[in-house]
Amino acid sequence: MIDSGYGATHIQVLGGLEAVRKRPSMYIGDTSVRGLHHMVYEVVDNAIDEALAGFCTEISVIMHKNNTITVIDNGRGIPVEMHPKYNKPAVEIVMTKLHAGGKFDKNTYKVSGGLHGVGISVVNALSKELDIYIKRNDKIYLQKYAYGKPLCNVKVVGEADETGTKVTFLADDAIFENIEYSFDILSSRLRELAFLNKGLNINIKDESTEKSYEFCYEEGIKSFVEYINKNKKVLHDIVYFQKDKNGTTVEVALQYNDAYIENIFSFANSINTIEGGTHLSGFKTALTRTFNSYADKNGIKDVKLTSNDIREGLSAVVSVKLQEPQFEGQTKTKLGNSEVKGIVDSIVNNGLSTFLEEHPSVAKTIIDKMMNAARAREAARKARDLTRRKGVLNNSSLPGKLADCSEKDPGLCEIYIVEGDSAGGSAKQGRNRKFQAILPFDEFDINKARYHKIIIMTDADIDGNHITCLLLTFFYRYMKPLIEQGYIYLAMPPLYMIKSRNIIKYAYNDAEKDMIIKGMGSNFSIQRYKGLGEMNPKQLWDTTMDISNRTLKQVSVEDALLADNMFTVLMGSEVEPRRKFIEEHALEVKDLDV
Ligand code: 28G
Repeated sequence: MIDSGYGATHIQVLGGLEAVRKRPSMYIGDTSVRGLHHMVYEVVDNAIDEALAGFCTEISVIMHKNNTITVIDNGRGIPVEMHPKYNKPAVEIVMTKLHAGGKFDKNTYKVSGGLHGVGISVVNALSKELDIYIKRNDKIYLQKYAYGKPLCNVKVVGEADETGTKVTFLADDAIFENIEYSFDILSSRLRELAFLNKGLNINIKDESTEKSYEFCYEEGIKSFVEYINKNKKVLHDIVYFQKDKNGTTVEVALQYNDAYIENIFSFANSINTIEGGTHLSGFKTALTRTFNSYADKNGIKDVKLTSNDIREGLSAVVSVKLQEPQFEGQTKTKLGNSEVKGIVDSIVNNGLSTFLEEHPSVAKTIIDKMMNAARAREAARKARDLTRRKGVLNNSSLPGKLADCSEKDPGLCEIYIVEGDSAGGSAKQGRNRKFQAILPFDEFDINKARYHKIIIMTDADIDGNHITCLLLTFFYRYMKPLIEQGYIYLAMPPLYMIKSRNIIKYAYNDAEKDMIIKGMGSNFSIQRYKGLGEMNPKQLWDTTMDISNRTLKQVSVEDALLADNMFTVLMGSEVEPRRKFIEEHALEVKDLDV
């Protein structure tokens, strides 16, 4: 893009910021952990826009010790020139007016509405303090704000030999339930942004732990797929293509592995579209059609491949960038633009069929795998039909119900946990019903979920971590929609109880413990909870289960993917990654609970 000789007149001005403080959730989603982190993303989004415009190559996020956040970019610096109509510097308008944007917004990839792209002014409104430094015109400018209101005019505070913008803010603790940021949450989103914006340097540093990351992926979403398939046995090199059509950019990277899970991540303008949408359905349609027609053309015809066969073991990232994205769905993470479906469909169709033509041996490996999936599916269907005809299953709405045994002495009783209707049916028929019980578990149907919050509550020790990892891997592999819908949560029990006379306080991490001890002086006793069992019912309720006081960590697809990856490393057939993992982590294990 070419610098169009920006003049301050180009800014359209909309409403004021009072509304934001009155109803913060309308603008930032919610005021919990999620909303707090959105504050950072909102500021970073602005810097990303500057990178998309072609003027910024590096973005840094710093988590300071006092819960303030600094975001720095090396873009052009927000204009400070006077806006003739408002008689105010452009930066002040950007910082104080809701949804201030340029007339030429269509030329940038800004997102309209929803949780994202509401503008940096929302962050300003919800911050106790905010300082903005701008390097521009060989000068450093500064303006300070509190609760969204300027404390002074824009003033020159120094000289600069480069350009850029730096924003430091302290989220208002009267608005947010908690103003502590998580390094892991921020890094995982920043890593994702680095994948989605190839070549862009994104850094994060936590000053209290000295942890830091530098993300930069020259190969963009290709590296993303590599990351997803890390430690998996892959069947071929990553297939990648990018194409523009009618102002929409489509970027796709995909690679099959030898496992059975499908891992498709879709994005629209760098927003993770968890609920999918037109880009994802265009991708899936093209995939099914392309593979089936390739199979047809090459005389492979014994079974028709369904879309599920075709996606077994597929890891893919689909990223589209478009001018006026429409976000729909419960969490506004479903792309609605209908024209996008056809665009993605035709680009994927072209890209993929070219790839298959040019790599016949890879095509054969992939199609063989799909054929196996199709055969397995067909065999399962036949077995199911057979048992149904035989009337083994009563076809009631609860096929997964326990078939109990009659014996009451547990010492003599057995229970079989059996996968699938058909095996379950045979087991029920074949067993000795006196002492053998059968519990079949069936194909998972998210619509039958009876709980929309499934909370994993484990001890805060190594065993607890293992159980969490195991459960997340299980949910991820066999009940993925539970994770996609955000139904899975982790309970957050406290690590310490600190007593001083009759005051009891709980600390959920070491930093909190230190703070509380400082406040109590010398007269206190401290108990380290080794397990949930050490808490009495009231304590467990107060600290971990009372909805007005508890913190739940919602498990994201990325979290579950990490668990799945860990599981693959530790349990998989590849020895090398496991050896590496043990070598790398052996030194970290210091307080092993045994
Ligand atoms: C570090 C934290 C967050 C930003 C810029 C640069 C310009 C700008 C930002 O313009 C008005 C609206 C859309 C064009 C643009 C500078 C043109 C010329 C800019 C940021 C005018 C605002 N020179 N860098 N805004 N735009 N970085 N980082 O916020 O049409 S915001």
